[in-house]
Amino acid sequence: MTVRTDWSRDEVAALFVLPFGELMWRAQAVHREWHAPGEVQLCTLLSIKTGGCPEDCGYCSQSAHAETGLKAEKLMDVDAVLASAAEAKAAGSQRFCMGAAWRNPKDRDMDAIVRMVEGVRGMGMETCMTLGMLSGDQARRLADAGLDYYNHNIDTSPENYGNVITTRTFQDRLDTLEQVRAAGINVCCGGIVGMGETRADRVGFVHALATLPRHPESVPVNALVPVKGTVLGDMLADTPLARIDDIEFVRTVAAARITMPKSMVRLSAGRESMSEAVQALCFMAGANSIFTGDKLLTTGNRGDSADAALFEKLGLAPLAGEEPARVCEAAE
Ligand code: SAM
Ligand code: DTB
Ligand code: SF4
Repeated sequence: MTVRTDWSRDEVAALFVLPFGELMWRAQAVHREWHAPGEVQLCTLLSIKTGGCPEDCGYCSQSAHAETGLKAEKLMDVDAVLASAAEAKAAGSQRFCMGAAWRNPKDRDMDAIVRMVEGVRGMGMETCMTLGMLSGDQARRLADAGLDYYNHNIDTSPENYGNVITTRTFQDRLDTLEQVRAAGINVCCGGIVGMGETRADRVGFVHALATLPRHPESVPVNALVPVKGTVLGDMLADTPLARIDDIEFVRTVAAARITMPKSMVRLSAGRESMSEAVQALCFMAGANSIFTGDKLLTTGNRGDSADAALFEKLGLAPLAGEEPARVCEAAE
């Protein structure tokens, strides 16, 4: 089977309406062709610069436009970041993802950022950063420091983007993704399901990712974590029926797996309030990466002991060795 970047919207929409058993069967077939079944990548997040963000993303606890009571903090010290990475490594994590609540990094922050990347890499972990928009120069500096992945989400369909965020455009996102690619850094790009979007938006979201010139190496699929004081968190509190249907969430994961066969599909935010059965369905639908630990950036996560118990129950194991996506690439 080949990797296609010419999916039509109709083709993606047709996946979403397959009988559920058929969709899961197809997702499993693709998954087993490209990845070791039962192996899940473990990633850990750290917020290296929390709160006070000028952007107005309607889901985000860290936006200065939201009233979440979150205290804005300065960029963390390099040593404190490295201590946290060492803890994550000791807990078995394979990738350390550092996130900053910035529209874009300032050039004066770049020296510290570079030392963080070099330090975490020196420990033998994969590095990922998510710092907002990047200039070409900044992307090249990160690449020179040895950054493995840059996370920059498109979040939703192009049509729905303006309903969620008004301080930047969908095209701004694509521009940064291009700079990241041009610098030779692997791309981590996905979005959020459950923001009150329509099925057509979920189709458009998967379609936009699957028709990028090259598929992101990692595709995080987040379920909205409703945070009080954010536009979308409050919307969900007022209209609980707007919460994403579990099966529809699994269908989105399966559509991502089928259309982007080589990518690591990460079952990202939202697992804390997801039943084990739904998570199991997501793994069957082709998700093969999670965030570990008891904290994401500002909100809670399931924690390592709950995840260890789930892995035991499902017969899952941490990803061994190099990521299959890269192994396949080398074998091409
Ligand atoms: N400021 C940077 C940016 O937006 O590019 C990086 C950090 S931002 C918090 C990273 C991603 O986390 C967002 O693009 C969004 O997809 C996800 N995210 C943020 N808040 C979330 C929430 N409440 N629920 C689910 N996902 C969320
Ligand atoms: C992604 O897609 N999900 C992660 C990571 N990329 C940076 C962030 C999830 C954040 C969830 C809300 C919070 O903890 O603030
Ligand atoms: Fe800022 Fe990123 Fe949150 Fe948007 S998602 S408000 S850019 S931290």
